[in-house]
Amino acid sequence: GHKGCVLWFTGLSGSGKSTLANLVDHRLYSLGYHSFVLDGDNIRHGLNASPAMLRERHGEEFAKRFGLGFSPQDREENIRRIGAVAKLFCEAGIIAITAFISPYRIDRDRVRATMKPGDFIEIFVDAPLEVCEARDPKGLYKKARAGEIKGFTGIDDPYEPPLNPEIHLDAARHSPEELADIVLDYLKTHGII
Ligand code: GGZ
Repeated sequence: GHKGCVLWFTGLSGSGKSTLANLVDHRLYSLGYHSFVLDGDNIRHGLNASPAMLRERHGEEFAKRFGLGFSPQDREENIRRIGAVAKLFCEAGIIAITAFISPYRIDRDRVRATMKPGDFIEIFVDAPLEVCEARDPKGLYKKARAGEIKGFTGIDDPYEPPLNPEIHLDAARHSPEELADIVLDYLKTHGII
């Protein structure tokens, strides 16, 4: 078997985190490694479901206590829970791959601090706001500009880029395939795979 670790992708909505995370996941699988992707699809529909989702299933009181949206406090708790889950995967010997905006530096650093040195690999998927906004795959930037979504990262909520990420990817100039190669090379040269 191999050692577990956490590949923590961070970047704006539309930077390509999820695409890249899934590509890296598939590459690792092809090489015989055991990895698992945590992203909005499996986390924000389950462990970190929104108040609206929980209200339907369990009522108002429950939704208020445990539902997570996009306020600074809710993002903080979102990242805390994801960090705790990713750490468990790591301890189980699995390569956990997380793909969340995780916009606040302090929240990412708090996750890092829970882990053994070398186990937390922060990967900055760096694409300028203009590029992400032009892509706008779900039309959310358009809605945020129109004031239909409040507190959208990059528009009226901050994104704090990593100061010292293990990997800094230029996601505007390279294809997802090229970026996946860079991540895999890092894992090889650092003895993780
Ligand atoms: C940012 C939002 C917001 C707000 C909904 N701000 O492109 P997407 O749709 O699929 O990615 C975004 C996703 C962000 O969830 P995360 O769990 O990654 O965020 S965080 O780490 O900050 O907790 C976007 C959608 O949810 N979305 N409202 N206000 N993104």
